[in-house]
Amino acid sequence: MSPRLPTSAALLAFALAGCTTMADLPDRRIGSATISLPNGQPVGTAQFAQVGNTATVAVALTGIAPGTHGIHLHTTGACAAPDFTSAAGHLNPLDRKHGSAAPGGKHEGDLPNIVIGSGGSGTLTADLMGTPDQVRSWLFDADGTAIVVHAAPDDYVTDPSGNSGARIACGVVKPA
Ligand SMILES: [Cu+2]
Ligand SMILES: [Zn+2]
Repeated sequence: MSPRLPTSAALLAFALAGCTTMADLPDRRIGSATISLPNGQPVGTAQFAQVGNTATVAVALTGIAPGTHGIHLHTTGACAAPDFTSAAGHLNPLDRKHGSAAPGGKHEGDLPNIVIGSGGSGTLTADLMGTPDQVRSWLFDADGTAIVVHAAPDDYVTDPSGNSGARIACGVVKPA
């Protein structure tokens, strides 16, 4: 019962779903990550792209426990098993507080929760704050960036982590 990874064609179709005009098509890839469990099993991907003057991320996961999971960009591009604490805290180049529902929020790395269905799969797309050039510089700073999936939902308020529990999967973001 090895989880099936989405094919790149499926990911592309997913990334393009909902596009209604050519202007919505990605101009340029920014980067990507393969997201893996502590045992090294890959469970999905994150694709970063520039769409017009917006940077976006599209995540597809397969083989994750059903339910709602917090997911963030973390400030260090290191995914050391088993607990992934090597990824450190949330990506926060503008020195903000955590959570889209908090006053003064949110961190650059705060993403909407990803919902995993009964089959163990789920997808998420989100826009990132800042210009695509800023996002590139923040993602690919000296220590890099990781994307981390958590066991529990992010409450969008609790600083600095969103109270989303253990880190269950992690991927280092690599330049396109
Ligand atoms: Cu996180
Ligand atoms: Zn945060």
